[in-house]
Amino acid sequence: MAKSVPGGWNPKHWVNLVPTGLGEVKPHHFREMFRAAWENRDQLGYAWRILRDGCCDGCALGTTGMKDWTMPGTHLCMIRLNLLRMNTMPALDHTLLEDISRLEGKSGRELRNLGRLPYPMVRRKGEKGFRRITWDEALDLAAERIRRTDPERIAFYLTSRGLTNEVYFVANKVARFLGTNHIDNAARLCHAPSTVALKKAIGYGATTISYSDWIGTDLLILVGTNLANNQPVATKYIYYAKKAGTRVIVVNPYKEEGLERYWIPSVTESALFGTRIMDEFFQIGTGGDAAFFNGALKHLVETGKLNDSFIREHTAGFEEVRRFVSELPWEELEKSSGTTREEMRRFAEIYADANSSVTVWSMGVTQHRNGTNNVLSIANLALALGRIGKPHSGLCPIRGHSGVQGGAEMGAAPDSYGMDRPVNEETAKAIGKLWGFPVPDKPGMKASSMIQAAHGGKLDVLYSIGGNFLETLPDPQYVREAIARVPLRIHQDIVLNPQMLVEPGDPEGLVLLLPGRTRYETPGGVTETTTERRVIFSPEIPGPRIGETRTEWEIPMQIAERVHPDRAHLIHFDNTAQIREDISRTVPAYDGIQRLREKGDNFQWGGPLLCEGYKFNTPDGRARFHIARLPEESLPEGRFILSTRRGKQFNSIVWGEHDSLTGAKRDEIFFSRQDANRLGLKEGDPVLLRSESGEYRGRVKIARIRPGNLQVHWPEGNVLIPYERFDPDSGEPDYNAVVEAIPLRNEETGGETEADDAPASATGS
Ligand SMILES: Nc1nc2c(c(=O)[nH]1)N[C@H]1C(S)=C(S)[C@@H](COP(=O)(O)OP(=O)(O)OC[C@H]3O[C@@H](n4cnc5c(=O)[nH]c(N)nc54)[C@H](O)[C@@H]3O)O[C@H]1N2
Ligand SMILES: Nc1nc2c(c(=O)[nH]1)N[C@H]1C(S)=C(S)[C@@H](COP(=O)(O)OP(=O)(O)OC[C@H]3O[C@@H](n4cnc5c(=O)[nH]c(N)nc54)[C@H](O)[C@@H]3O)O[C@H]1N2
Ligand code: SF4
Ligand SMILES: [Mo]
Repeated sequence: MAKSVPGGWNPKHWVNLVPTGLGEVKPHHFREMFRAAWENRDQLGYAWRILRDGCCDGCALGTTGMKDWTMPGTHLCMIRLNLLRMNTMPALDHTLLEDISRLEGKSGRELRNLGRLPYPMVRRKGEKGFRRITWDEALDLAAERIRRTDPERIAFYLTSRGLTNEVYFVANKVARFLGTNHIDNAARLCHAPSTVALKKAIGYGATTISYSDWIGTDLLILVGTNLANNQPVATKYIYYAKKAGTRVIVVNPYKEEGLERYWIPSVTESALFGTRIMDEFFQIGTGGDAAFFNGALKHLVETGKLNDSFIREHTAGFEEVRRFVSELPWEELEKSSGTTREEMRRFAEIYADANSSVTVWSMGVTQHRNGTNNVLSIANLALALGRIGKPHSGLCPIRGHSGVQGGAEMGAAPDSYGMDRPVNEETAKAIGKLWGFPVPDKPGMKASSMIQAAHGGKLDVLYSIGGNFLETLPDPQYVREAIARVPLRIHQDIVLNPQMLVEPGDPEGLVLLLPGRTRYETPGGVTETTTERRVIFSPEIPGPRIGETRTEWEIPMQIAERVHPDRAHLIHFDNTAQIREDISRTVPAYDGIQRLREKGDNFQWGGPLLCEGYKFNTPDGRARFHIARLPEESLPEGRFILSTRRGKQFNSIVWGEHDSLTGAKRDEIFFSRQDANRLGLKEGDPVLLRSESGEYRGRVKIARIRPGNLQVHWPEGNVLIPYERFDPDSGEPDYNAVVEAIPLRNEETGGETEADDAPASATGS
């Protein structure tokens, strides 16, 4: 529940006494809004209806129209406006696909801007492009191939971009109907470690609080997240939280400009004078989280500042963790965290002195080989102080895609048929009975393993509902080889993207493009689940429909019906209301979804506060401490640890060259001043980065990043990240790399580069 917020303006939180932050680098909201309106000028009415009545299809904060359940006033941001065109643009000219050579070399952005996919199309090995076919032909082609394929060699992947609970659920059921558990969604590349660690610690793989708990908490701790760019309206929640007295702590290797100061367009005071967000900053090294939070716990143990009664009454396993942190030498913690023991102690003191705290984290924490341990270390610290299960206190792994929270909860996952329905023999029997057909009972492959299987020639069918592995997974060259080896690739999508153009290598190779409809084009409406576990109804929005597109849930269902016509009735749904009925039967926590039918209808599974009254979802009702190990690898002398970051993009959907928050262009490499000086580099100088998997050429940006660490934008930087390095517990790829930085001579001089084999652009191994 949000605390009441004092009215009036408070210059203490202003960025600048000069209105509109003149002279500051700041986002140009109003200019960008105008540009979005201009882009959608041919469909302004439809665009407006989507904004007014639909749930936002951007990040996972969630809205109904332009309202939310946290604050009064308008809820809208530039991400939503930038994505709007994907919903309103007309069809592409499908004859353009007849000769792929005309499209090769086009960026993802150029391909997307060609327009929506209107018709089913096919391309066989050796053909120079795609040919339009009828739906009957397309569905038969897919079904006939799938029927003669061993289900162990079939895999499904679902983006979370725009997808809804209904699509995840039907895809889940279809995969199992066809006999495979190889199904996964974008959460694998995202918050998988959070889900795994939180299930171990508290029995739920989800945020425990509501966003309104941010307002009125003593402490908001932001770890490895850049809310200002990635969940922009969260800065509005923080504005109100700060007014109510909240202190904001940031733990990050990079001092994010957007977390230091931000201009919230819908809050007059902030739009004019800006808002200072962070109160305290802890600059750790990349991959340093487990050490940092273990260090903080060590300090609490050493000083006796623990919540002993909470630990005694509501948790298990503390003794082992206490021993573990007590025995961890400070030197090791300092080396691994990239900061000093004084900083870890200072953080622990601030944390312990508060009465309530909310920890928010994102990709900086999860995208590591040690991702699950990182999250466990965050959970341990919160448990040691009893900060889960009471108002204004809890854990918030803030999600990325609208509706991604529902992906695994709806069973689009290799190890579950739905929330609390883990894949095993016993559940398989129960689900088989409920659904009326047998389901496989051994966990399937995770997304990251599917590509390895494809590379090894062990996958015959890859059915991708959206997504773009060529740009979202490490090492694009490896991924290209892998997907080329899959004899049948089905890309169910709304637009073109580069992975669709990869020619099949197999002599029987076939690529099918199946055109889907957006959530707003889905009759009967759909639902999504937000980070605060809110299941929201998004109605169908009247407007133009594209070519022969079909809704995203019915396409896999229709293929499955043709694979097994004798059993087709067992997988059939007439409409989305029927799907919601089935969800409520399969996933007990989603009971209530069957009653959502109008704009605004919603409920939060688990209620506003999960684990309320310290009741944890474990067999004995207690939360569990787990040892959170430190990463094993260390950085060789003279090398850097590189991570990837977001700019003006929505994941692989890039829309801007210049990030107005950081001031960086897409090819700029974030260097600390100290490292740049050591290498004799200055702002704008060209540099070659080299890792074990590839090379990348960019320019120096002097940035407030911890020395020894570098950052580049992805997908451009993915060439530097080797494949086959995953968090063993969750399958999350490690999106970091050890790199060497080689100064190049300025291209303008036309001189030779100092590195003898420097490429003109990024290259993979
Ligand atoms: N505009 C926009 N919005 C988006 C997206 C988008 O692409 N564009 N993507 C959506 C999706 S799917 C997601 S998952 C979210 C992602 O949202 P974020 O996780 O905020 O995304 P990133 O930009 O990757 O930011 C990662 C942050 O972690 C920090 N960091 C890097 N390494 C470490 C580390 O080892 N430890 C710590 N503590 N910090 C570290 C970086 O400096 C950076 O601040 O955003 C969602 N919203
Ligand atoms: N280097 C690096 N890589 C990363 C990350 C990182 O931080 N660094 N972040 C990771 C994270 S957090 C995530 S979530 C993943 C994102 O992984 P995904 O969700 O798989 O990827 P997106 O880039 O969001 O997928 C966009 C593609 O999906 C298709 N698409 C868009 N909308 C729809 C729709 O409504 N229906 C259908 N069927 N298709 C649609 C379009 O072709 C579009 O190009 O990437 C991961 N990859
Ligand atoms: S903050 Fe997220 S949910 Fe809100 S409008 Fe922006 S993209 Fe949509
Ligand atoms: Mo994500």
